Formats: sequence, structure tokens, C-alpha cells
Amino acid sequence: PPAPRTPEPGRATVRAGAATDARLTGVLPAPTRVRPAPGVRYRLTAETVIRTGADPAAGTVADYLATLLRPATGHPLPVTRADDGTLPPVDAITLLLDPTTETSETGTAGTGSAGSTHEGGYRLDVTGDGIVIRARDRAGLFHGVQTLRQLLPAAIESSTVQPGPWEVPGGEIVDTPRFAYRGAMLDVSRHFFEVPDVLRLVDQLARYKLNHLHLHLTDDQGWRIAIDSWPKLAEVGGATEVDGGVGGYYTQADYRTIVEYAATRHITVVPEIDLPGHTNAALHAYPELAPDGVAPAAYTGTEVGFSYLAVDNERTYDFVTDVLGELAALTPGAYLHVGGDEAFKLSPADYATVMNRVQRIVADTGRTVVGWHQLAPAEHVPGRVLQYWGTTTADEKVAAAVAQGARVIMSPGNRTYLDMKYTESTTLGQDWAGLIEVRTAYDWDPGTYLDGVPEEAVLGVEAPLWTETIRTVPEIEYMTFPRLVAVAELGWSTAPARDWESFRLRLAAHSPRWDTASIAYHPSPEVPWP
Ligand code: TNX
Repeated sequence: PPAPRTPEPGRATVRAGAATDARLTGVLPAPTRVRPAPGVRYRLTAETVIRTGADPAAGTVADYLATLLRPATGHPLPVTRADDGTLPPVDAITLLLDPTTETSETGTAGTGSAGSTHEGGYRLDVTGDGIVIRARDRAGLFHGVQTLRQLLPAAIESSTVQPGPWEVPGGEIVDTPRFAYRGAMLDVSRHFFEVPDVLRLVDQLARYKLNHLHLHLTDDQGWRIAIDSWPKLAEVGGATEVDGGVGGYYTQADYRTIVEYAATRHITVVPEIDLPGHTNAALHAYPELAPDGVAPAAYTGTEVGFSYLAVDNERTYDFVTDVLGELAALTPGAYLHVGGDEAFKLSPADYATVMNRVQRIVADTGRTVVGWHQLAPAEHVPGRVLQYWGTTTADEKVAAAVAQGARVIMSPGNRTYLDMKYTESTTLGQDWAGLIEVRTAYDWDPGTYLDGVPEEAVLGVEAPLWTETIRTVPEIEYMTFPRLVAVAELGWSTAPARDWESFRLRLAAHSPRWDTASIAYHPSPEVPWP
């Protein structure tokens, strides 16, 4: 079975000599429109400056771009601001916030982002004199910067100075996302991951224009977020993990660090407190929440569906109110995820009782409810979002909830689950939802996948990584790459812009970047790696 592929020493350095190994048409996820200008290229040199227009809000993105480009180029790349609004095209990378920027194709055939007005679109123009990225919002400038990063030679990913030359192919890209929500999930409960590991994942999501990180913070095996009003949740409930490791938890300061770092990458954290099932760690810490008032033993196995909160006990609702209240105070994003999956031991009536109250508690915090799609039968609350993780293309309860106004995040288990094995011989992961090679992850359409869920009801896509079998960062990356990039393209690119044959070639050309950045990945035989 293949071990995670990590770069062999020296390999990246050899590749760094190639002059222009990026093409305008090689970007992942595929942009809405790409017009190469053959023969034209811009060369980034020791003279190049990064400048913004008069709007100071572009400055943070300009600083971020400079920190991306300085290590490998060794160039100073000063960040300047053109206060007078005049920007002559001389040897500069210019970032302009401009509310009138056209970032979508109007009048094109097909579905998707034709005319889409989601945040995050940009246009990028590369001429011999310089590069200009224009966007209506900062997220758009940030996404344009990720595109530019991919247009430079792979050696730009090196943390040490490389020879260059640093040439960018000429032309024009106009780009806007198809879906507003493009996410990944990390389960930090089954195995705990320290803050730096999460920040590294944030950086990988940002490369591919994903904009949400869902953190599965609680489950039977561990409670991972400190709650001041219920301290034993983390102190007692956080001390375990699958297979008997030491576990761990985020202090509120740790959690804020993650939220704030993600914000600098234009990524919103979506915290999940899984209710009413998947609560053994909480019940172990606070037996008063258990149906019989008796503390269950700590759990370090991988079965699901056995635990649940006492439904008829008001302490349960104090607990939910306190936990979600503290979490809302720590979380600037709009969404609070309340789980809702696999509460197998509760009757449908008891499930509805507890989850109806939970949904109202979320609404009282001013946030929008997200839940796994088993939440569908609970009553409709405005704006609520169901995360579909089923393995079929029809679900009547989800369709009925959508008819009442629910929106859906698409995470089909047999397409997007990053914990599924690639093939039978993959050593990590599970296979209950199927084997997911790269093409399986790529070849479906979130806008038409589920009966009764039209594109307008699809908020976006998310790839969850459950960690029963995953313990280390290289293991996270091996399961994530390249499937996460497939999901990123499904979330970003219009149906007409994407195509498996093009995707596999772009992925292949992209792998030297992962080698250079020491990102582990599955060397899928479906992709013609160099
Ligand atoms: C199902 S998907 C679960 C998780 C497991 C996962 C393993 C979902 C909402 N619940 O509790 O970790 O399968 O693949």
C-alpha cells in the first residue's frame, strides 16, 4: 500500500530551474474565463513593487502577497499605496478594490456563476509591464492572489531563495465563485489536533479558494473547546481520544487564534457541538445530563449512535444555552452547527423535542443553524442549513425541508468524505460509504445531485475529514490531497468550466507545488503525475 507521498530531498530544487512551468489555463479551481495572451509574460524582479489603490483595505492582502512571494524570490517587494489614484503600469503588482469590477460572465450559456454575485470574484490582467488584480471585495483580491501564486513557477512555494526567473504568463482571467459556501471539516474529537496543525490546514484551504472551516469540536471520544460555565467538559471530557491517546482541548484563546488566523485567509470557522447524540464525553463529565443521571465511562472506541442527552431535564437546555452562548460570543461567523446525526436511541418525537429547542437556542444567539441532514424533520427555522451526507441521490425529508426554505450544504458520503479510502489498499480511512478515488470525488454536480434540491437551494459543498483513523498532519494531507481540490473545483467553478480530463491534467501539473511545500498527497493512478 502506498505510503503518504512526501518530497524526496532535492527534488523540488531540481524543478525550480524550469522557467515558466505555469500556464494561464492551469489554475485550480478552474476560473470562469481565461484568455491567454500568447508570447506575453511579466517578469517579477528585484525592482517589482506591490501596490494598492487609494483604498487602504487592500493593504492587508498586499502584505499577505508580499509574505508569500518574498521567501523564494528573495526580492524586497515593497508594499506601497497610490494615494492619488493614478497608477501608471510600471513593474508592479497592483491590487485594486473597485466596486464596479465585473467578475462574472454575463450572457453565457449554462448554469452556475454566470451573473453570480457571491463575494470573492476578481479579475486578473497580466501584461509585459505588470499585473493588476481587481475585485469588489477583499475576499476577491485574496482569491486573485491565490491565482497569481499558481501562475508563478512551482519554486515559489519554496521557503528558501530560488534562482527564478519569476515569470507569469500573460493574459486575462475573469473569475467568480459558483457557490457561496466552500468548505472542509476537521474532526478534532476522535483525534485531537493542536492549533498549528489546524492553521496549516487553513493555509491549504486558502490555496483553493475554500472559505469555510467546519470544526467538529465534540463527540463521544472527546470534548475539545473550553466552556467557562461548564469547565469539566474540556477538563474531563477532553482528556480522551480514540485508542486511548491523551486527547486535549482548545482554550478559548486557542480557539480565537484559529478564528482570527482563518479570517486573515478569508475563511470562516463553523464550530460544531454535536447534539443530542455523540455526547458521551459531555455525559461522562456531567452525569446530570445523562438520561439516568449516571456517568457513563469514557469512550475511546469508534462505534456511533449510543449516547444522548436527557430530553426531559431542564439542565440539558441550560447546558445547550450556555455552551452555544459562549461559542457564539467567540465566533464572528454566521453559522453554528448543532450536529443532529445518529441519535439512534431517541424516538423521533424525543429527537424533535430536543432539536426544536436547540434550533431556537441558536436563533436566540442571532446565528444561523446548520445541522447534519437528520435534522430535516425538526421544525423549520428561517435560514437553516442542512448538511447532506447521505449516499443516495434522493431524500424525501431533505426535499420537504428544502420546500419549506431550508438550504443545503452538499457533503455526499460517497463523494466528499475525506476519511473514505481511495482504494481497497489504502491503509488509512474507512469504507462504509464507498471507496473514493479522485474521479469519484470530482465527477458529480452539487447543483443537480439531490432530488428536490435545486441549485438555488444549494449553499455549497463541504468535504469532511473524520479522524477515527487519522492522527498526524501528513495523514490529514494524504487523505485530503488531491480530493479536496476536486471538491474545491465543484464549489467554485461553473459546470461549463469544468471537465475531468482538464482537471486531471491541471492536478498533475500542480504536484510540484505540493512537493515543494512538503504537502503529502495520494499519488492516484488516475492522474498523470510528472
Ligand atoms: C458518520 S457523517 C458520522 C461520524 C463518523 C463518520 C465516519 C456523520 C454525520 N456521522 O460520526 O465519524 O461516519 O465516516
